[in-house]
Amino acid sequence: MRTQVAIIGSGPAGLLLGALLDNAGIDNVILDRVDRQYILSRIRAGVLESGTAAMLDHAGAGARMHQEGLVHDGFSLSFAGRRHRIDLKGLTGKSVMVYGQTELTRDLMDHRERLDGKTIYNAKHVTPYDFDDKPYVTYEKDGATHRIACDFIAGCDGYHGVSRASVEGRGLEHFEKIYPFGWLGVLADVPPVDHELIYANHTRGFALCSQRSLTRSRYYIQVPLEDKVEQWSDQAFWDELRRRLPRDVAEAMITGPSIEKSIAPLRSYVAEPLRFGSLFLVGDAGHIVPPTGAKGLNLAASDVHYLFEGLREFYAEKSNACIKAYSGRALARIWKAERFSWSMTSLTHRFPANGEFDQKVQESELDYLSSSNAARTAMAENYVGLPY
Ligand code: RFL
Ligand code: PHB
Repeated sequence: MRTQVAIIGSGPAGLLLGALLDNAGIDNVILDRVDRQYILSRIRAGVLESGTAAMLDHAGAGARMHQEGLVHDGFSLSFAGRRHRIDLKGLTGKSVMVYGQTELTRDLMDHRERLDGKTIYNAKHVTPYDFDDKPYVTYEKDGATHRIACDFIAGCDGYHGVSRASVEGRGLEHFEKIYPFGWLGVLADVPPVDHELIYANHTRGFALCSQRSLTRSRYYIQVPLEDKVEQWSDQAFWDELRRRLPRDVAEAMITGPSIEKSIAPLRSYVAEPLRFGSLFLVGDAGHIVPPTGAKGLNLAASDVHYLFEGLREFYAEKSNACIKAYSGRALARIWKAERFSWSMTSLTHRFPANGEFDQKVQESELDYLSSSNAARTAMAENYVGLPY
């Protein structure tokens, strides 16, 4: 088989790139090691920047998001028992869209199926080759080895994928920070406690009230890294969540059985560079952020934006200037989101090793935010997403 762009990974990054390439008439094949159902069972991000929502529109798959997504003009920070609203719309003129990654992925998959896009699920041992010269990808399926010759390989295969592993030792640098806690997340079919998100800093640890729809809530609490999900009954989770929220919020909360419960470690990670000849690292394959700033999925979309520009220019104008600039342009935006995600995490979580001085600094930063329009504007500008 031959294609113009071989895309490894059928997550948001691979699917968005595939849809934009289809629109531009650029042939592409998506390969994933698991199947559609498995991908759709992963509960992940929930907040889309306006740029990400616009990309879903450009891809031609934004209709359901506009019907079912919830436009949020602000969110709250809670600390010392009180809530402080960050008025995103008032401070930046922009809002965010609450629409689950699962739904965005489903929309892109359905769109691809309607257009008869080529996707190979359950492709095992996918391997990229020869990306300095004549790139190709091999994979195994139904007991046979297959080969796809291509012009470019987009490594959209997440943090544990093969793309980044295949450039190890070729000048790839890693920048990493591991946090001493994780997030225990619960999804439940109960109405959200508030119409906006609440990020809470409490002496017992961080908590987040998020949502997927008017009838489905997503809640998180900070837990020690050693905790196992089996230790946390639904009742224990709800009790702990309530303790970390202002009293009026805790009293208003409606609880119910969890439909998903998992623990995710928190990490900041960037790989540099993101281009090796005709192989590109895109989305989680090249970087990870702690979820506190809601940036993971949005960064995957902005990488796709830069890479698509490069590929479109290559085929339409026979120039590889944008392709060469991909790594530098994407990384400039990635590092700003890394900084923001680290700073939101530092502001809202309890760090076991922090002494009294660090604690006082955290409290004074929260106090500064509650009293300074400039500080709130800086936070809001990053939260809604910096320009591409
Ligand atoms: P994905 O979504 O991980 O998709 C990668 C795809 O590649 C496939 N794959 C392979 N295919 C072929 N061969 C291989 N060797 C392969 N290895 C992997 C996988 O099956 C998969 O289908 O990466 P992408 O597209 O870059 O999208 C990034 C986002 O998914 C990610 O940034 C966010 O979900 C991060 N994230 C969160 N972000 C938020 O903004 N808010 C959140 O609440 C939030 N929660 C999360 C998260 C990520 C998590 N991970 C990665 C474990 C919770 C979790 C648990
Ligand atoms: C979510 O709804 O899963 C979510 C929302 C905001 C975040 C992180 C996760 O910052």
